[in-house]
Amino acid sequence: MRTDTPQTVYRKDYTPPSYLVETVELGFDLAPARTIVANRMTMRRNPDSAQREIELYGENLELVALRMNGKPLAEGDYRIEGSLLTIPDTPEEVTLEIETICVPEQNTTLNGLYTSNGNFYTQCEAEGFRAITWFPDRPDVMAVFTVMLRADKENYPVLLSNGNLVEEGDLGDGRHYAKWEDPFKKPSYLFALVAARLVCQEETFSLKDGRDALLQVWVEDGNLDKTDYAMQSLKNSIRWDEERWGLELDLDRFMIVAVSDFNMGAMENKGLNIFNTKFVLANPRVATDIDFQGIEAVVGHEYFHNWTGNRVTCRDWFQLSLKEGLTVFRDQEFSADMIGTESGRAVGRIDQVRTLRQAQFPEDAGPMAHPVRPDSFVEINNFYTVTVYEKGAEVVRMVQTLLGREGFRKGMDLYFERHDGQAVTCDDFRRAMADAGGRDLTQFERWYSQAGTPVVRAETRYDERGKTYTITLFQSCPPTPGQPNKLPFHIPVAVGLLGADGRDMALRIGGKDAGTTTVLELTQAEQSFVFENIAEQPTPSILRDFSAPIVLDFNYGDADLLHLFSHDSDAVNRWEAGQRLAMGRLLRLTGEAGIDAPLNLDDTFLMALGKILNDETLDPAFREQALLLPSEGMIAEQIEVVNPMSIHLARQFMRANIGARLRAELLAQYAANATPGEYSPDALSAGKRALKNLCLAYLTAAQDEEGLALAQRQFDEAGNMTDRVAALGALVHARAPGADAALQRFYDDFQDEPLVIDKWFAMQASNATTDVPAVRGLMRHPAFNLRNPNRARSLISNFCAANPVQFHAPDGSGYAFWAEQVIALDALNPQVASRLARTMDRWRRYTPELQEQMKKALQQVAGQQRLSNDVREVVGKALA
Ligand code: 0A1
Ligand code: ZN
Repeated sequence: MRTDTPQTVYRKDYTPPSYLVETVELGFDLAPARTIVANRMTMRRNPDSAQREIELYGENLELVALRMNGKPLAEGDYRIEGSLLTIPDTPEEVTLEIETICVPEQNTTLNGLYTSNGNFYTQCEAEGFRAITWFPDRPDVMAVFTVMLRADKENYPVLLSNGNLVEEGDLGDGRHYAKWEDPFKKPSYLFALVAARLVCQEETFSLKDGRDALLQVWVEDGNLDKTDYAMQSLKNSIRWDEERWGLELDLDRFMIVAVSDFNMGAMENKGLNIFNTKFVLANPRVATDIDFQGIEAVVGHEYFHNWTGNRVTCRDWFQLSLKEGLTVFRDQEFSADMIGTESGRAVGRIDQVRTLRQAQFPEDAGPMAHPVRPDSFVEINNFYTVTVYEKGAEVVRMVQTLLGREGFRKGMDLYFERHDGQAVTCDDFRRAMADAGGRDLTQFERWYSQAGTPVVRAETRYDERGKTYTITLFQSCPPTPGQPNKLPFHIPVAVGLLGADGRDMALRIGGKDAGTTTVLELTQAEQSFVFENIAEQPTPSILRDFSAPIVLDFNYGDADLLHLFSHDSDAVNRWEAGQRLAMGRLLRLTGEAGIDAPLNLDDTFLMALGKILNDETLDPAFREQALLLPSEGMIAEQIEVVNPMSIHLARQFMRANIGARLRAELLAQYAANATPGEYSPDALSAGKRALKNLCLAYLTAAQDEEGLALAQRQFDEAGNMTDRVAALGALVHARAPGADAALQRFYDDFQDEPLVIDKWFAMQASNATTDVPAVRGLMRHPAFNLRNPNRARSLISNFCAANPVQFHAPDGSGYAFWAEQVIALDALNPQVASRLARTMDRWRRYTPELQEQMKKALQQVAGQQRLSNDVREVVGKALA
């Protein structure tokens, strides 16, 4: 933990590295209490730099020896300031030998080299390599690594690192060694090692060019019954990258290792991906449909990084979205192609829109708002955000929309042709796209440099005489920290027009046919688009497929929305119409709940929901999406002064009303969407389960007796985790008489499955009756462990983020608990603490009484003397 004043780093201050590293030989003598790292690097002065000193970074290292060109350096020959070691006046070519000691078993940050369940793992992105050895730890220094691992053979029979295994053997004295060589130059953040007692599922896989690759999924003993899906997803990813982008696996061996203690989802280390167990381990007994989906997406994501991230990497960390936005876009497309149907693709797109609205739009409107390519940061680990990842993916998607699929593919080819083996910038990516696609993307650059969610207001006018329909679009973007004024964005707005019969009209613009969906390119603050030959007043379907990450402000009437909800050929906008219908009502109900007025819900809305629910021509997965209400968090984002209790009451009222008034339909669909037979996580079966379980949730929200009995029966008889946990949730959230017994049985049955116990904690944490004392009670449960990120998040983060009623309890107990836990976690793991800290981002939007208490809690954390840069940056910005 640092206690010095945090320094802000600026993108504009980038300078090239003074020295480049050509080769690195690392020797590890691994022991939990004392690991010795020997590092021998050959370095050469960088012709692009005027600097003449060597700069190395190191943290929490005991320096044992430092030699330059064979000679030991004396203390006066170099300087150490904080984490920077400088050797002045160094010659053109240098061989540095450095010996250091670190203590993996005491490393609770899970950054650098650490132990988990007694095994060794590393995590080096973004700046973890400097906790392993002194090194120019920045992504634009790329080197060829050779790694020698030595460890006790009994305790650590498996020794892995990047690339190819070139030698292994015994050392006598119970120890053994393995030597690994990675033929590709890579930045230090992609280094990895694993020394562990593990087992693997392996397979030889034929690549398109005829080569064979060895694929391995490594897990702790007892988990080999949960690796099939990850292996299958890996094979699908390899095939898909070959087929869709012409990109091949460049190694003979590709390994995935699952670890229980991990800060994020997974990490794309070259040839040796390290994963949170949550994104590897699955079988029907322990994993839900969502878990299976997550595994496919994350396995794909890390694999795709091999090209977008590893072969072409980032020049500096401000360019993070270069690899992350692009790789999220690629994993989204992969998941969509794996489903294969148009409607399946749309359902995936709806999920993406939900994530943006629920997490990214609030980030873009809060104190941590930053551009997709940030201009500054205090702690880079705070910038692995939904903006860099998900908004970054939207920006890439818009490039594809503007260039077309073919143009975009050419752009990707040109990007690799130009930059393979280099560390580059978001501008380099944009230039490759512009050059290959023959498009000017100059103005488009603002998506990278300006933060905030643009608002596009639409006005329409139908000219009956001239048979024209005019859509005028006005764009604006609210101020964000450091950016009071914004310039207009280049926004692709996909539009279709529906006739009274519900069909798409044929579109003509400027005398040219434009199909049934056309992309309007909005580049000015205000711009009009005229459709010709329009026979009748149409209903506009604007922003089809969510063609840009914006807020569309259009004054739709209920009649228009009902028309779109019944007929729009664009599934995303069809869903969107339903969300707008629901949101209008939820906002009204929230206002009424706030003044204790009686609550009512109109028949029109319920009938529209009922119609979709019963429409057997629609995919069950789509129907589930259409029936799912906006979350409490999404409602809060629409309200100026937020009272979480009113929102909760309003939404619960609506849920119970749906359950009671659509009872017959819900019961019928519950029965119709049963998935008897063997469990399969495919999209159609998963969609049926999702719809069935939403029916159950509505019925139980209404305290329907039959619904409650069905939930109990489903819990007792479920043949898979999706149905079991959905039934348990229904019982718990409805406070059914059997809920406590069911919770206990669930625990007893799955106590040896940590990922299932995470679900058990999470469900209780988010239950509106779980107050702070109850959370504290759960923290005393023997299965609770603050040091395990998955466990800490399942209880603490879920309580703070997914239980608004109790977290925002008027007595401030939720906030006091938050402050206490942020401080406790910060002493162990700043990255996990900092994410928890961000649950207070939107504190200025709550009622004055709540705000005052939130501010106190924030100040309490900010006032701590010992605080990581991670948490200090987040609370500092929140209070600024
Ligand atoms: N690059 C990984 C995410 C990642 C980032 C940081 C980590 O530790 C601080 C770990 C993983 C990805 O995008 O999957
Ligand atoms: Zn990534």
